[in-house]
Amino acid sequence: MQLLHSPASPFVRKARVTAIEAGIADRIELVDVHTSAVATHQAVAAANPVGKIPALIREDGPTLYDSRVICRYLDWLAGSRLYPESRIWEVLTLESLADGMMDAAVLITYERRFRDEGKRHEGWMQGQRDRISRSLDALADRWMSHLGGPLTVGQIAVACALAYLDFRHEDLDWRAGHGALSDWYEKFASRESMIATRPPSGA
Ligand SMILES: N[C@@H](CCC(=O)N[C@@H](CS)C(=O)NCC(=O)O)C(=O)O
Repeated sequence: MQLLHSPASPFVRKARVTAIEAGIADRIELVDVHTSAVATHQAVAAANPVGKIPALIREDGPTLYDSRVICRYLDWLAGSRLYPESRIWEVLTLESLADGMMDAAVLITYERRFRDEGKRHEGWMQGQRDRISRSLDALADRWMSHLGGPLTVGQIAVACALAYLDFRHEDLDWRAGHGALSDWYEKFASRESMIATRPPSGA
């Protein structure tokens, strides 16, 4: 299988961490692509009409996207139970919450990258920051017991979202007022799967 990949993407990282935790990372070849909404890589457009990564190209079936479908597929393939049936709605909701944080954070990155400073829409960027801030509060208020339980893709997604905030949006200072979440993340970030997928500083 080939995973269309960029080391800076939190969504790709979620899929890679899932593959490592599921024990099937060696079955996946990473194919580096540089893609963005203003210059979609040809291979990405061919694999996923939406033009986003990750996409998982399989030999024995259609290409899979987006990251939620890929993670669920990898877990099914490995039989790794990272989506435990007994807590499935919680796991999927937590994954969705983390994906929403990543979406908001990635959109801020794009606004900064693709728009000149004077043309950026400050109110819109604040709206994205508010989404992240509300999500952090929800994690701290309602999800800590789940985060402390057996490994799920929900936890993996949250860790990748928080790691991306550190990587691109240090100015948001997400740890402020979220001590327990920060402690949980420090521990999670020391897993081999997280260390192996750390984006290089220049990415
Ligand atoms: N919902 C998608 C989001 C993926 C996504 O936003 N990927 C970004 C990279 S982090 C991307 O491909 N951006 C290119 C673009 O917007 O054209 C998923 O879960 O895979």
